[in-house]
Amino acid sequence: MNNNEQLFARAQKTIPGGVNSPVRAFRSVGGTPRFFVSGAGSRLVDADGKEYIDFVGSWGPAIVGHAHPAVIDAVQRAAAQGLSFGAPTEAEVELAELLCAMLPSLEMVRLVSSGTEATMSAIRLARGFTGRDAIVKFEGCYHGHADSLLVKAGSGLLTFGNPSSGGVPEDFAKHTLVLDYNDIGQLEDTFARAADRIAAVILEPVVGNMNLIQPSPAFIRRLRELCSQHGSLLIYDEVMTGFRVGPQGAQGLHGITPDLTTLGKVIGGGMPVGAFGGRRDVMQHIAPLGPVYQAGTLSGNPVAVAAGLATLKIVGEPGFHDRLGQTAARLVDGLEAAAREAEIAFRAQSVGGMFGIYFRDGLPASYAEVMQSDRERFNRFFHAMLDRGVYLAPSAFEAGFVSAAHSPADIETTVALAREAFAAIRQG
Ligand code: HOZ
Repeated sequence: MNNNEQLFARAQKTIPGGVNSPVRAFRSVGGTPRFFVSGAGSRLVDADGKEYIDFVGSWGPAIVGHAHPAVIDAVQRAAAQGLSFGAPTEAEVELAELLCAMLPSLEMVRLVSSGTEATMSAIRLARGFTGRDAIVKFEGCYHGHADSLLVKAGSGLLTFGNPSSGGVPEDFAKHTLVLDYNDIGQLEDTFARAADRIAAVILEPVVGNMNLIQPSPAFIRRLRELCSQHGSLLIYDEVMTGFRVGPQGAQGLHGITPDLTTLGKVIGGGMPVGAFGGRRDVMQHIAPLGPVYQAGTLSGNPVAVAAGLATLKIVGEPGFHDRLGQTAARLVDGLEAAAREAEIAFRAQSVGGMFGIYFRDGLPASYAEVMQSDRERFNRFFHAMLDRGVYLAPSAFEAGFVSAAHSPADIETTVALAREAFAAIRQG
């Protein structure tokens, strides 16, 4: 079998950059991407046979840990019944019912195959419902790779310093108004100027694609008020935060009811599932009930749905999110203490099962503040941790994730290794 380096060299001959999603290429941190062979619980094993404590969790889906026996069993049973029918199944009805029961703002929901499809479809629906063209997004928020959303976006675009993608016609981009996260004044000015053009405001209600940023309570309250007042739809992009930051996602944490919600990651438990849903009167505009078209051969795929159902059943158990939140809190407290000992400017925070780490003084609240972190130090820390067997996101602009499989011993080990890593980067 090939090792990491051999696989990377081989991959680059046939796959652009050697990867199927840009951040995986390690270009901003340097070095060779790890090619993983297996995962179990909190651990991953790469093609060199090295084991890591994993804090990427497939970028969020692995909330119950890798290869959880109940999820694997559900997938195997579903697969044995047939991989795809392109026709309705009982399991997808069950998943839709479960999602609507778990998230009170969902009156109806449509299943798709990715978070990108969910946000792209929600935007089209908002435009079709309101008859307006403009959408508002916030700098550094990433909502998948549909054209009108790739404007000043986070995640891979931010990681590579090119926040607006090539290939997006200006005619499309001009309908996307980009504002600063947490800036209430700018939001009010924009509504005062352009309310009758705004179909929807879409946001990551806890941002995880420009590292982790929390909204101020006043910001999201005002956002809800302005959308209601002017008939613009409020879209909570909970692809990352859904069932991750709490049992009812960020909307439950904030006590805000969005008009539409987009979901992905956790709801597929590691298989490709996305969803968008919300107000019944809005969702009734989707084909075949209404004029807004949306479709997919693999939508509601029975194997993917089985993984999602099995995962959500575990996630819905009493105390699940309390335990997950405690794990993440222990991790960030330990990392902050270790950095203090090394006298390194560093902060960390968590919301439920996601966390952010920042090489700067003070927690950032906007794109501009995130950009003030020391990226070079992050890169050295990333490699110092990787060498010691801890897999963090290979970018200073991605949130981290813990799972229910991370034990107190995993966290203690990680913090002890971070102590060594901070000392190493201080000297280096
Ligand atoms: N943009 C994703 C994280 N925010 C990364 C997806 C991937 O590389 O799998």
